[in-house]
Amino acid sequence: MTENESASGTAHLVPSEKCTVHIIMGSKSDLPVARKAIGILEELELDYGISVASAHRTPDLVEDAVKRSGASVFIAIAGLSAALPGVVASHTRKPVIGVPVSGKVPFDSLLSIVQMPPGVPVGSVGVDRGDNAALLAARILALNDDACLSALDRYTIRMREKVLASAEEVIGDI
Ligand code: C2R
Repeated sequence: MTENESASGTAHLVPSEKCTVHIIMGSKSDLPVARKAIGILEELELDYGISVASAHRTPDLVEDAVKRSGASVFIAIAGLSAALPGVVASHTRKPVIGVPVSGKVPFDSLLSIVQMPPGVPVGSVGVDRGDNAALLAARILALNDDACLSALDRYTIRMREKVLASAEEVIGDI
């Protein structure tokens, strides 16, 4: 991936010392789920970095990506036996949000992420919910960032407007 300056949020090469939110994917195949997170981060104008690194396949790269990162929050996306979010959490004291990726066996990655042993917490959003991971990261950042809080307020207003518009469409269809 090349460095990419987008119109709103900014993607950085990995490992990134500049990003606010660091997305780590276990594989390139997780990109569709990562894109959901990226879409929200760009909408909220939050800087983010992206790594592809696997706790199973490239444990050294995971450690390096986490330790060199300047991010305040990590989003770790993985399917199957998803050790990645827990391993990320073992290398940092920052909050880690795990995103389980769906596969052929229901709930394998979800349980891998939720069932962390005591002492190493990982938050989990729903299966494939990269969007909610980004929104949760933004809520964490908004505790100390008024611009992020305002962006979340605007997001919530847009969401409300979409619901109201859909209600009007339903009424029009009846
Ligand atoms: P491939 O498509 O590369 O075979 O990967 C990835 O997140 C992906 O969903 C299949 C799935 O394996 C997952 N994977 C993990 C880890 N590394 C890769 N769960 C890990 O370290 O936890």
